[in-house]
Amino acid sequence: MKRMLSGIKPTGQLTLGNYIGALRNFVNYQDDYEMIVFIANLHCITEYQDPEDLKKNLTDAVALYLACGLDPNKATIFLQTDVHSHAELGYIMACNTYLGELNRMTQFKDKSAKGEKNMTAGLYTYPCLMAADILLYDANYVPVGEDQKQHVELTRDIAQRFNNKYGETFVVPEPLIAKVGARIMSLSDPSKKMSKSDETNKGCIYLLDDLKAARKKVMSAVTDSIGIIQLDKENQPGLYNLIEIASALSNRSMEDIVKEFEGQGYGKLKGYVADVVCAELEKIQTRYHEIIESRQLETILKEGAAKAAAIADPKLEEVKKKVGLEIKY
Ligand code: ATP
Ligand code: LTN
Repeated sequence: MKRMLSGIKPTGQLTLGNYIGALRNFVNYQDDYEMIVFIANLHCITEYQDPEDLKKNLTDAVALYLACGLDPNKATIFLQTDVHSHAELGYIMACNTYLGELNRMTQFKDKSAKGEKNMTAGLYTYPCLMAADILLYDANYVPVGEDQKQHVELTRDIAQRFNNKYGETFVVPEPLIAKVGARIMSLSDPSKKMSKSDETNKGCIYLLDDLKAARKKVMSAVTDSIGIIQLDKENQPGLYNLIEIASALSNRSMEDIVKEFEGQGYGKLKGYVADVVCAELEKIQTRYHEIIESRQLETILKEGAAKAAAIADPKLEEVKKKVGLEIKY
C-alpha cells in the first residue's frame, strides 16, 4: 500500500477551505493508502500565537479531524512535537537547502512584500521543516491545497539532492492536488483564498461556526451584476466559487448544479449552497461535541505518536549515520 502524508497548521479555527481542500480528501484516501496525518504545531509558532488560543486550536483541530471522519484505526494521527525526529531532521534539511531556494517561496515572498514586520527566521526556514515532516516517513504522496504545492516541490528537490550526495535515503514524494476545491475563495472577496486569518470574518466559514452565521455568510457572498448562472471563473469568480463549494460537498458536478439553477436568480442558488454547507457543518459539529465529551483525544494522540515514531526515528538514525553525525568507537 502506498503511503500518504499530510499536515495541517491550526493557527486559527479550521475553515471550510481546509475541509474541502484537505481534510475531506484525507478521509477519502484512508481506505486506499497508508495515511499519516499530523497537527503541525511547530509550524504554528513561526508567527506568534497566544498560548491559550493555540492550545484550544490544536485540541479543536484533532477533534475536527476525527469529526470529519478520519479513523484512528485506519490512519495514524499525531501531534508533531510528540515525535522529536521532526525538529531534528528539520535542522539537517535546513543544512541541505539553499538560501536561493527559500527566497523563491511565494508564501514567504508575499508576506515580505506586504511589508509584514517581525518576520521570524522560523517562518523563513519553515519549508525545511516541512520537508523533514514528509521525508521522515518515505511518503509517496502529499495531498495539499494549491498553495502548498511549491513547498512539496522543494521537498522533492531537497530529497533528490540528499540522495545524490549521501546515497539513496528518501522516497521522492509527489504532491496530490484535488481537481475540485483545491482553492476555495473568500466569500467576501473572491480574488482571495478563504483563509482563517480573514480580518473581516465575513468571507470565511469556520467548521465550528454557528449554523445561522454560516448561512448568512453564504447568502451575503459577493457575486456580480451579470445575473446569469453559468461557469465563468474569470468574470464571475464569486458565483463560480459558490458552485464549486456546493459541488465539492454534494459530490455533484458543477455542470449539474448549473443546469438545475440555470435561468433562476442568484438568491435561489445561494439558498441551495447554504443548505448544503449547513448540512455538512451540522454533521461535523455533532460528531465534534461527542468526541470532545468522550475524552479519547489523549489516547488517540499517544498511540498515533508511537506508531509515527516507529517509522520516523529509525529514518532519522539512518540519516545521521549517512551524514556522518556519529562517533566511531
Ligand atoms: P490559511 O491561509 O488559512 O492560514 P494555510 O493554508 O496556511 O491556511 P493550513 O490550515 O495548514 O494552513 O491548511 C491546511 C490545508 O488546507 C493545506 O493543504 C491547504 O492547502 C488547505 N487549504 C487551506 N485553505 C484552503 C482553501 N481556501 N481552499 C482549499 N484548500 C485550502
Ligand atoms: N505547510 C502546511 C502544513 C504542513 C504540511 C506538512 C502539509 C506542515 N508540514 C507536511 C503537508 C505535509 C500548511 O501551511 N498548510
